Amino acid sequence: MKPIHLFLIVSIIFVITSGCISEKKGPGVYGNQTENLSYQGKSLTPIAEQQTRDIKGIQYIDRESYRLQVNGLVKNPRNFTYEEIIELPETSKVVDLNCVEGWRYTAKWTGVKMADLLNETGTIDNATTVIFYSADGYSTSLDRDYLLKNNIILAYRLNDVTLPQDRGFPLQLVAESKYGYKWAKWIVRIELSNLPYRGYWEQRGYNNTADVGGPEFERSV
Ligand SMILES: Nc1nc2c(c(=O)[nH]1)N[C@H]1C(S)=C(S)[C@@H](COP(=O)(O)O)O[C@H]1N2
Ligand SMILES: [Mo]
Repeated sequence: MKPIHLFLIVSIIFVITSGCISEKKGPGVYGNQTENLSYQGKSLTPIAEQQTRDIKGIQYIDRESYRLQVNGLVKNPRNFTYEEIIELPETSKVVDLNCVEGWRYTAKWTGVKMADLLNETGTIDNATTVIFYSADGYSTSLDRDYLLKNNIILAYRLNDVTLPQDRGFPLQLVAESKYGYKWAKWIVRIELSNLPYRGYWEQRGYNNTADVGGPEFERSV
């Protein structure tokens, strides 16, 4: 074999194998933050491998002018700045997101407990439903009891990096054990109500209870 042929074969093998190696994704870098891929002994899906879903594409929310409105059946309606939210006590947990399309991933979520946020405004006793409204016109709701009893958090970090803009910045609800359509992203307003509420997908027939493993649809809406 001529040296030039050997050189070509070695080059081709190198190109093929280096392609394979770069396919294996390590922790992603987001600005000056690097994601973590394990927490409390559990392995996390890298952000680059997590699937996503949205009705209208990415929403770009400005951190400085952002306000989270909390109103409805609360004692003191408030507009929180981003800084005010991240200064509240912080909680982290590993939770799976399950979309009704059949995909899922595991991530570390960090944010403020809904209980701590609602402590800031106080709630009126007959408030049973909490409605989440998003910048893209999306909405969904959950029972107040579910949110408080399960220590449900509003997340501002994902795998230890600031929730990326294309993933719901500044806030995504981590609706543990509920289907993905309850996990509102780009949240701009939270309203407390004493009436049942059907959000974007729920109005289109998806189950308003949305327990993972339970029925995805309701017979009559
Ligand atoms: N604002 C907003 N939030 C949303 C949606 C949306 O379209 N808009 N889609 C929901 C659905 S159906 C799923 S499965 C999850 C996906 O979350 P992810 O993109 O962070 O994986 O977001 C939920 N939250
Ligand atoms: Mo979904």
